[in-house]
Amino acid sequence: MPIPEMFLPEVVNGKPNSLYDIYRDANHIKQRIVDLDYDGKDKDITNQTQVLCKLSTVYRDLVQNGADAISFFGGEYVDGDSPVGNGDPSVGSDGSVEAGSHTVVHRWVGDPTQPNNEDMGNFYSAGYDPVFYIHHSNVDRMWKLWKELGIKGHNEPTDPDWLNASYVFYDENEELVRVYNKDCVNIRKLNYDFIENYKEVFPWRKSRPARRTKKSQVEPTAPVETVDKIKFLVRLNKILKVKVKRPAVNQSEAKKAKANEVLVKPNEITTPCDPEYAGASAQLPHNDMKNMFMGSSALFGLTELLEDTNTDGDEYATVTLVPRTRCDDLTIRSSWFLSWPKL
Ligand SMILES: [Cu+2]
Repeated sequence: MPIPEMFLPEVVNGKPNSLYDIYRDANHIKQRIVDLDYDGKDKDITNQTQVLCKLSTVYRDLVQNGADAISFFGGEYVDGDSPVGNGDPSVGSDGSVEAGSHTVVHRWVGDPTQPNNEDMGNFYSAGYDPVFYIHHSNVDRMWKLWKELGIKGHNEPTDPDWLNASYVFYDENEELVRVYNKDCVNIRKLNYDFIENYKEVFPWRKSRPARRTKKSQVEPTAPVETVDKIKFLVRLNKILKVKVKRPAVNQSEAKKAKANEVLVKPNEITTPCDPEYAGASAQLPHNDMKNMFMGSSALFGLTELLEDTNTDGDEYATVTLVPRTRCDDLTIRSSWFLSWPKL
């Protein structure tokens, strides 16, 4: 997915290009291939690896981490909730696409030489860049693709509170217009569509990371604490590794014993191409990053991850939290972040 050519030239036919924006990362605009795992540093990998990891990221956002409406759309915000700054578990998480590939593109396009990563890298300024509108059209398209994958659980919310939630925007005449969720669910009602054959298999559909074989795994070198030994709040200024007890799994002893022989790769940072990689969660700052408090939670689908790492049936899962870009003051509030879902 490169940035379309039409957004790049400053001048077209002797006139300023209305799709051009000066506040973009100049290096990335030159490269053009988006890194959906961007963490503030450019990777020294081939374009081919970049594309493979990107396809796995899209697969993860739409399938592995988007198994149901809450995982895909995120927590239910109701009237009075702040979209940022609460960190309250009852508010829930950001959705898989929002916290994953969507936010990464904002940060990858934004200009790191600007004080707040303007334009795309900050909530207040993202809409100044015309790229914002194709980026968000693609997010809408991912919603449509998600619905039409034909996977059980891929149903959009039907809660009347959600359907009747509304937002106020300015139209082209600078008049305020109220828009309801219920009017946006079916994009044909908005008089546009995405032309593609949904029955076809998209390349990312086949990009589930390859299952580990016993040979490709190594044992941990140091003991890892269980989550109950950790004192919260925890400042995540370095890699945090904890063991989380899993609910009892109904498996034969023979299968359990076999599963326990196999351990995930603990000594290296995984990439989206690896089956151990559960996903990433990121947020965009809303204005001046220095004075901003933001909170959220993250949900990751583990069914396929456990299968692909041969760890389904283990008593404990080892969870590794890796702080990435601009995480100088990142705190994990409590162990619910590391809790196993109730089955
Ligand atoms: Cu956005």
